[in-house]
Amino acid sequence: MLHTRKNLSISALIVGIMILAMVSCKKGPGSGLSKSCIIPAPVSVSLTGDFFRFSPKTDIFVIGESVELKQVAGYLAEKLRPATGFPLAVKQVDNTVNPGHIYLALSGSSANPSNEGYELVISRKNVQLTAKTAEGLFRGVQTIRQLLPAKIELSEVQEGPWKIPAGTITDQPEYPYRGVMLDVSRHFFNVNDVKRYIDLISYYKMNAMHLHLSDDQGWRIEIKSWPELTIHGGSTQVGGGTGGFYTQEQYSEIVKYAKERWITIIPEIDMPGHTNAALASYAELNCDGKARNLYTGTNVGFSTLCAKKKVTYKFVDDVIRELAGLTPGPYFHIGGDESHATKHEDYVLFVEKVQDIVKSYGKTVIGWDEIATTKLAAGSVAQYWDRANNALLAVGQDAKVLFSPAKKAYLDMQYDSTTKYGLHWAAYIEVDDAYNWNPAVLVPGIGKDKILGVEAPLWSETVTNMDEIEYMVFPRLPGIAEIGWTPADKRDWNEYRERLARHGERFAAMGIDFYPSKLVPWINK
Ligand code: NGO
Repeated sequence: MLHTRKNLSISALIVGIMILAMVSCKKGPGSGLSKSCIIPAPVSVSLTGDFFRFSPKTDIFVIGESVELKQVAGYLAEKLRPATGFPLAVKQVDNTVNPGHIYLALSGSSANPSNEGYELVISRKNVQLTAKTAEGLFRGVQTIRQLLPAKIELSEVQEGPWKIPAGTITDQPEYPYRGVMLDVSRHFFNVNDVKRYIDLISYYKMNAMHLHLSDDQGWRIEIKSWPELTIHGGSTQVGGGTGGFYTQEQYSEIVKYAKERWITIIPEIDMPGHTNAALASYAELNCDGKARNLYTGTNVGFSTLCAKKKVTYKFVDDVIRELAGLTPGPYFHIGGDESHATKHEDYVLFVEKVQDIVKSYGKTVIGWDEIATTKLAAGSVAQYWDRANNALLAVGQDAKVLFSPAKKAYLDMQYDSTTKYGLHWAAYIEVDDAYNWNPAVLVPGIGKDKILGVEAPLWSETVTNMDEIEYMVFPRLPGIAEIGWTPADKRDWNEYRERLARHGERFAAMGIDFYPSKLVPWINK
């Protein structure tokens, strides 16, 4: 009896909390994370219960002269114009703040120490977004977008009112690197697909996109000094389609598009294994001097560059030189995973040499966790996907670790046994599994100070188009983004799922074909 009553009161409490969270998602008053629907959850939110209302007269003012500042303001205006139908002119002012408008300012004295941090003060009178850098403002702009009703994301004019809750948000990321990886080798995705993916991740304040540009099935980036790589090596894909590749101009277009959203592109050339496309394009890269056939299956671990040949390093040097020259970001990813066809001594020789080449072109190495079995160059980063022991070897060499544990962060893993696309060799990953982990405690011995951040890879053996990409990515991606941005002690699955539920409307408005997990109480309007 006592037992039942206790259960009842616990249920009542849970229902109460859920209702409060749902109601307060839409309107204040109050403070605390459950009172806002922002993903990733900001570090601190306090709401006053009041609102700022947009009107046809609302303009976006920038305080200061920086070009980047105007760029961010222009981006915000572009995002808000279609649905509101308001002109939202971008103008410059000195220091005067008038009612009815949005103000963006760079402030060296901003209370926020991080480059990506920002402060958003919203009152009945106006909206003031301040940050130390334009990058911080750009992250804050995503918060403004998410505070507006979901229909703000539609491309046709909608009925208002357009109002956002008043209060103060102070925010900054937990980890400096928060990203995704897209495998464009197993299946090729065109420039527009990549741009759309960039837009989607920027909405969740991610700042890195790693492109897996080469693998056994296809070489996807034009290298002018080795043209057969794309002409022949890029001509097919898994299942035998026509494949494709980015010209250097197209790659630069992606880099520029990403840069305008403060997203770093990290190019990966996977080596010495996963190189069949290159080995098919140039016979001399094989130890036996014989070109391999193109490969359209999905096996791994059968190909290797010839670590003992001189021409191999000429090849690697040319590829890294050309690609590093097109890449303004600090990182170059050398792959290094599953080199089962490479003798270990050759693997060590190869990875150590290639790290030097990357360094000579001014870039920092990232490699899959296996590279930690070699001597890491100062600054090299190991990307933990499979073996905790390798991640520990990296930390033992004073290297940082990027967290992409396959059992939690692989977006190509199926949600459950009924998922149409994807694999499940590592795990089935439901939305709660993708959210419910903390990089700083996942591997004993690797604390936050050793972690560069989190990245969610999407391997494309089984996904062939943007719809399928979106189905695997959403709704798990916002959770990974929150792991990277929000301090662990401010994250809680039961509260998060309520916030995520409200993002269903946003996914729909953005035309995202997402997996409607039963674990999330979706609110579809
Ligand atoms: C592994 C493998 C990839 C596969 C992927 C599929 C890594 C780093 N290497 O992850 O070649 O595509 O699994 O989930």
